Amino acid sequence: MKTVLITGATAGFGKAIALKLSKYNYQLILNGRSLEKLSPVIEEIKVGSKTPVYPLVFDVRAYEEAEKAITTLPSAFKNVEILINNAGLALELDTVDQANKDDWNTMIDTNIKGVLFLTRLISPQMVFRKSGHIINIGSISSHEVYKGGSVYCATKHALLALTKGMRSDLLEYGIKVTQISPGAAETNFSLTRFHGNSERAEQVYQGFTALDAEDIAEAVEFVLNRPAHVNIDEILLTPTAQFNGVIIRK
Ligand code: NDP
Ligand code: 8X3
Repeated sequence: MKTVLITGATAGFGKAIALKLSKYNYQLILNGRSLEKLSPVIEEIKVGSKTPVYPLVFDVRAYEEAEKAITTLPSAFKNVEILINNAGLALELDTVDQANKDDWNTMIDTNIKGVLFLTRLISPQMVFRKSGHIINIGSISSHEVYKGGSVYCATKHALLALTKGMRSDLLEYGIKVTQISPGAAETNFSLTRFHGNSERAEQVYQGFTALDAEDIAEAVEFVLNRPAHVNIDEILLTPTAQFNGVIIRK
């Protein structure tokens, strides 16, 4: 039974990936910023499976906090074979002349530095064992840029560079590295982007069928279940109605 650490598992893709993997032969370390938000996810997993689950509370932006949490893992969960860097967010759709620099800092710290921190903390044990798999949740925004999305898109462009860098750095140890890059998917993503304004968030997904978190969980499960000699470098998946970062058929 392989051990998987999923960041940002309280909602959206992270939660769906956890539920999906609980149906297979994995044990799960689920990260969230609060136990209160993680507990219902763990309860849901327990209803449908006997998968061992361990909650790990930390903010991916806080290196020392993450390091401390990881050192407290019980021995049965210490060997993390699969790291899923999923926690991330976009904030607002402001143009560069007007955006709030705190929003920029939060996106950069979470989407870039959070991934780096977790990878730095977990990859040495993969290197030691000469095996492992890191999956980064990127975005169509790793390839496209849209108005008001410059910094979010920059973080996801940076993530694609990091994914390729990790693949190159870890190649000699037989460690797999994959990026899953979804287009528009209906989760809490837009609610977070618009600081809890549900009306603005709902508008994003009106008039077309967006991806859902289950679509991304299926992609993760596919990637993980390839034979040892196959690495999926990237999966870019979009709603059928979405051509790129800007054009969506409604
Ligand atoms: P959700 O908002 O539904 O979930 C985001 C998750 O990330 C939550 O569990 C949230 O926790 C967690 N998170 C955010 N910041 C931190 C942090 N500092 N430390 C720990 N956890 C954190 O969004 P999605 O599931 O849609 O997003 C998941 C990933 O997918 C993100 O990287 C996003 O950029 C990417 N993505 C999303 C797309 C979409 O259209 N939905 C498309 C392409 C990529 P909390 O509950 O504490 O906020
Ligand atoms: C999230 C999807 O539409 O902001 O990465 O590019 S989008």
